[in-house]
Amino acid sequence: MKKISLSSTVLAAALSFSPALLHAEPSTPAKPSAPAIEEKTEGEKKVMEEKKADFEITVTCNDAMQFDKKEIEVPLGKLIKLTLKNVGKAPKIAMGHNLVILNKGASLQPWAMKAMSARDSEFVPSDEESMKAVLAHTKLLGPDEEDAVTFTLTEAGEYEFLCSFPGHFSLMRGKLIAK
Ligand SMILES: [Cu+2]
Repeated sequence: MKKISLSSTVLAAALSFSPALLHAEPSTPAKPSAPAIEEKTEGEKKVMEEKKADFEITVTCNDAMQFDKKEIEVPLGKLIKLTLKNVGKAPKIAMGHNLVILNKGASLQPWAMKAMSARDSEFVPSDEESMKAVLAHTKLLGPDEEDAVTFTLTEAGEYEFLCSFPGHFSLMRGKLIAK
């Protein structure tokens, strides 16, 4: 009897991980699983921030669609913690802000154009090509919110950053300069 109940458990487990089953189930959209993954990585990030950041920067953003820093020199190869603070008062739906750092050599304008339609993922497009261009990003912030990211720049040079909320990137962009 034990043998039978064990193998049916194994079978049930195997079925629940079957990609075919996932595809056949339209009531399993990508959405519910995405926040779970995000939460986990954010938790991991927070541990790293507290223990290890070698260099910390705070950037503010506001209702006038401005970052307070446009060029930021950062140390090459060190763990950097960047905090974005939204000091504005306008509601997130009308004036949300994030800070997305693109990999060196990524093309800002086409990435930002694609991001405009990625409302479901808070304007950070989740397709593979777009994700490859992203080095790090904060979450989308409403008034008086803040979020931090940690990362390391391993190549000297300029890394562009932007706010990917629709219509913001022409004003809200800048560069990290790794030296
Ligand atoms: Cu913005």
